[in-house]
Amino acid sequence: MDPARTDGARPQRSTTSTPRWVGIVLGVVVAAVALAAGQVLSAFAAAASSPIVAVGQAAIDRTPEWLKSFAIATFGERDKLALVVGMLGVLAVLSAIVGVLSLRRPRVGVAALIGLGLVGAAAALTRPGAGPTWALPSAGAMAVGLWALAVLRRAALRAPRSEDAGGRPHAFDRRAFVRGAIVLGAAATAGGLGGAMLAERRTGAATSRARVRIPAASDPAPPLPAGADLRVPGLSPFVTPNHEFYRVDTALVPPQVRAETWTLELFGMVDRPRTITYDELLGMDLVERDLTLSCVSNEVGGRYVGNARWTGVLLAPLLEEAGLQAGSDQLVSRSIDGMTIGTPAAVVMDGRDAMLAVAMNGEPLPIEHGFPVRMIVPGLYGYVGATKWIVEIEATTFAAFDAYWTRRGWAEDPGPVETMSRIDTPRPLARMPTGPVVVAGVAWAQHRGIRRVEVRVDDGDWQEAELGAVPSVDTWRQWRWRWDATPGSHTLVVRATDGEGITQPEQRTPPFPDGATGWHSVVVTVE
Ligand SMILES: Nc1nc2c(c(=O)[nH]1)N[C@H]1C(S)=C(S)[C@@H](COP(=O)(O)O)O[C@H]1N2
Ligand SMILES: [Mo]
Repeated sequence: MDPARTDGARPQRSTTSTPRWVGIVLGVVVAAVALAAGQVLSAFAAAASSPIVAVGQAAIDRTPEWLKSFAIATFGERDKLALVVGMLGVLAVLSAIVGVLSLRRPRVGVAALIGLGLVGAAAALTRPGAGPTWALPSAGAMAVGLWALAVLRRAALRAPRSEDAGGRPHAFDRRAFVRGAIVLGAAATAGGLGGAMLAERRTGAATSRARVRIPAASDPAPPLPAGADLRVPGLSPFVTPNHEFYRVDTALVPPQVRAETWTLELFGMVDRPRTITYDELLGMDLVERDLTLSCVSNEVGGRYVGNARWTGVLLAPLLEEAGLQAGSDQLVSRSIDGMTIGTPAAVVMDGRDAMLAVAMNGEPLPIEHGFPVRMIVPGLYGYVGATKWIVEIEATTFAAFDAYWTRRGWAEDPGPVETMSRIDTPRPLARMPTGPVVVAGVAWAQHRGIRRVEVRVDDGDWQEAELGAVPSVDTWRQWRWRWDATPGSHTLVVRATDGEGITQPEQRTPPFPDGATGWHSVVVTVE
């Protein structure tokens, strides 16, 4: 017998008989509907204005460095996916609790939705480049959430029609509630996915990129020397294809910038500040260079390194023309999403091919790699020289300004990249038959070049590897060494010597704060 009906009164609106799962489903579905509405509305404001993206992005910026390093180490390039999944998980639990509570006290649900709206709006409004419309997706999410809460709550608390009430275990209209929850849940899923896609599309960055035609470089890269690619199976290709190029940045969704409206502001300690449009940039002398880019957070043996052919405008002549003042020792570049990167001015001006790149491997920059324009400085880690989605360069001093990563403890001026070498094949823990095996990999010391690579098996002597050809000192270098594998478990170790004759140190140091050092090794089993 249904205790709620023992008094024989009118159909109950009491919640005592509404099972807890109803509250859980209600809470989760209402939250999903609200967030989906936020996604859809963000398509009309800016992709980064959706409550999930804005709050996630704010969380990234406030994450302490140790946690960020942990996330990168644990989730690698999926660190941001992990953040979103984690956020959604926490939200699901909170909304389930709120849902259960709001069955009896609707004010709890209303307060939670207002809170979501306020936090989302505050996060969106404080993003770099945000305008007042950036608050709309969160406000809309709140409004739609309140509506969904009212609809589902009504269904959850409605008594079934009297004729079938007696035979049912619960004094609420299960069918109406489940139907409502499914419809709203499906709408939320469609809206969430569609909204995210629409938001990216509406900005027009992809269309803009498809329309871009990069003129031929007036200073093209020479054809790759024969033998740059040793073509060993399992060895990283000399040129990293764009879709395989590592990606490291703090952007939850890659900033969507159109070339047509892009400008670069060059200002600060320069005699002639100027604004450069994309067309003006393409009209300047374009150079084409093979350059290897690596990340300071790359671990020994890690994959945060790639080599591409970049087309762009050299920075040194541009800065000279603008009248860079002698007192300026730091160039602070800013991206559209507020990232700041500080580069030693002396390095940019010393004659190397530091550039504003517009193309990567013959294509306009991919959106994830900085479309329409990014910086590249050969010989420097990405965090001090490779600003993506760049919109400003300010000539200033190290004393006057701390860039994003510097504020988080990474070295303000880490100096040149560390010399590194990596064994690509055989893979760690590989098993192989006795006999000849090709051991191969890549080594890099950008702007100094690689002079020698040596391999050692267990405690044997160092053996010199054969080196691939290179177009310049600014790229990585492939190497291979033929090993006559003997049965047993073996450790293969590699070390490189740079163009200045300095051999990579054995001692392992972690990436923080100025780049990892140490020899890479793999253990294999020969049968
Ligand atoms: N706007 C912006 N530019 C950025 C970053 C970023 O987070 N935001 N990360 C930097 C870092 S740490 C590296 S290693 C390189 C990586 O460039 P890639 O993603 O094209 O490989 O971009 C640099 N430029
Ligand atoms: Mo990096």
